[in-house]
Amino acid sequence: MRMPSSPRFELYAFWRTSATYRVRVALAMKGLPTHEHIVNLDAGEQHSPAYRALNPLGGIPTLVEPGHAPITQSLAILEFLEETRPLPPLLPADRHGRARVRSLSGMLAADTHPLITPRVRKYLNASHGLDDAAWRAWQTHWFGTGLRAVEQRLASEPATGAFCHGDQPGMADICLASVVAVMRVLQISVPDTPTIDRIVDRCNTLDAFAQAQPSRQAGAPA
Ligand SMILES: N[C@@H](CCC(=O)N[C@@H](CS)C(=O)NCC(=O)O)C(=O)O
Repeated sequence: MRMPSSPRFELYAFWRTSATYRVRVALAMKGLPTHEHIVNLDAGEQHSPAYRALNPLGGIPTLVEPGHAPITQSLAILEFLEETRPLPPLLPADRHGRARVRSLSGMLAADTHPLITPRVRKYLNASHGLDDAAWRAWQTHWFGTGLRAVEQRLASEPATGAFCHGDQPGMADICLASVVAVMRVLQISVPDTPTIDRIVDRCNTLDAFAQAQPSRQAGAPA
């Protein structure tokens, strides 16, 4: 099979975003050269017509492979990278294993992270008068709900190993570390999640994860 070569990807990104972190780690694990364009969430640049033309929902990131249509949604991007550049794998070889990893990934990237995004805050503030304290309580609640459920699974399911699934890092680890990374930016912690803590600490010993840390990105506060 002829594999595609690796042109330089263009990644529309912002330093602290959890979804961008996921894509940064996957690109680094697969050794793919990338150029980042900053979309400043604090300045509302995700709402600009130019960015909305790439990503109509105004979510970051968007990945562009030269000559192809933009790809939005971090999980779709990870799946695309996995299909086109299979090594090292982000998904296990067996179907049941892949279903488990996708399920854990969805719990984090689809059912936890989106609830704490700026657009949700903006709506709750404008429509329901949610103040800063209530927003923090909201974020803490939804991070806790997601992470406690993931902890329960990781701690009890035999497929958990040094990482979320076995002893190689993959998609579920990327999603887990991405949620924990943004929680650290927000200074929110969920107690009593020892399996998550162990796995994320292990992820952070790997270059691809360490280099994707929000604090190491262009535009991050000193
Ligand atoms: N499901 C999307 C989420 C994208 C998303 O919401 N990203 C956040 C930053 S992590 C964002 O750009 N939010 C902008 C906003 O809420 O206005 C993905 O995984 O790519």
